[in-house]
Amino acid sequence: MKKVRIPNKRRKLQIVDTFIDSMVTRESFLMVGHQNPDEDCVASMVAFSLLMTKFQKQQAVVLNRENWDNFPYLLSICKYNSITVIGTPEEISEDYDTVIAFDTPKPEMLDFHKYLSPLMSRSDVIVMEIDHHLEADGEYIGDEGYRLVDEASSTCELIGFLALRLEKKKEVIRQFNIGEIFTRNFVLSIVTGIVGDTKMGQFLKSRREKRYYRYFSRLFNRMLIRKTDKDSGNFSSIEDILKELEKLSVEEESCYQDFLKHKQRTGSIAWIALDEEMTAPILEKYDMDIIVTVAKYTANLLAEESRYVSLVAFYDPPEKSDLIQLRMRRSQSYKELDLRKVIDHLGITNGGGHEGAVGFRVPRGEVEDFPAFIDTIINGTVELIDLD
Ligand SMILES: [Mn+2]
Repeated sequence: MKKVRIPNKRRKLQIVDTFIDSMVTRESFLMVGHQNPDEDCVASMVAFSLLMTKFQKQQAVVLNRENWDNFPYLLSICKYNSITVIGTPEEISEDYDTVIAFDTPKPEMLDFHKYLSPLMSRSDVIVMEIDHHLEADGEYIGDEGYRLVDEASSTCELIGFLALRLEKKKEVIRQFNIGEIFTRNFVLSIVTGIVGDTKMGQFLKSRREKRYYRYFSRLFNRMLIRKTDKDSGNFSSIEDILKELEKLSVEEESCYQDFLKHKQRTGSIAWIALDEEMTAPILEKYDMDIIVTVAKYTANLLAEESRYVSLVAFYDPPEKSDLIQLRMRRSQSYKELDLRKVIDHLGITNGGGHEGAVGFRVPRGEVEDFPAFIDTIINGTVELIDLD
């Protein structure tokens, strides 16, 4: 069937709502783009994956290894956000209930489409699609009702539209404890796609396209005015955006190294607990969304390294909140302990997650002695691990 515009705004919102419903209810997502992908294609998969990380579902992005060298910074975003990237057809497993095609005019243009077709044609698998190619020989890839295919500057613009809608769903935001949606990683990805496909906005057609372009480029510009780089302001070429992406990956790596300086090990737990004094220089140097991303990433790596459980803790900046943020993560190879039990056991009510990863927070006023508080958590967890 030939691809056409979505007839009206009401229908478009319905489709977006169906997408958000699927993000809430489905379990495992495989993201796929077209062969020889361009910026918009890869950036749209990365941007959507960043939204998916808020739902703590299983997910992976398919990107032929031959093309990895062309997208180092977008791949670096995947790395720090623990988004799996699949580079060869052999790595595509059957353990997905949802496939999402991005920026691809027709089915046979999908990367590894021959390998994907058994999965995509399974009756228990939903195929969704986000695309802006309405050319004559295009053909829908997604199942009916799951086609966010419309006129737009780029596939990334459509994901920006979806993210704005998601931000308004207070119920969902609460249920999944979703924090900032428009992080620097996310906005950079969206702008990369829009700018990549429209050559810095030169090829924007409708008033709507121009509006979205302005909206996201302003959001982007506002984000450039930040701690590490007070004098940056505007971007005027794709190179500027790539420079930003590069800076971001450098900052993430450096923030990660700063965390690692405080690594400790007690029995089966690898942990990093930054007291107020240790947190201060990190808060000085990095933006909050980098710190949050890196804290998660570090917790994941430490969990695998310990082969049991990790803990990462730091203080929120006083101007943001009076909380201490903690995150625990279980290694993939250790399934016995449900981490939700650990926070129950500690009597913590402000927190949650799933059995393999929990986040929780405690008001700083309730913690008189931080090292003793961390000891209690560590020793309690070690005991629970030893019991199993
Ligand atoms: Mn495109």
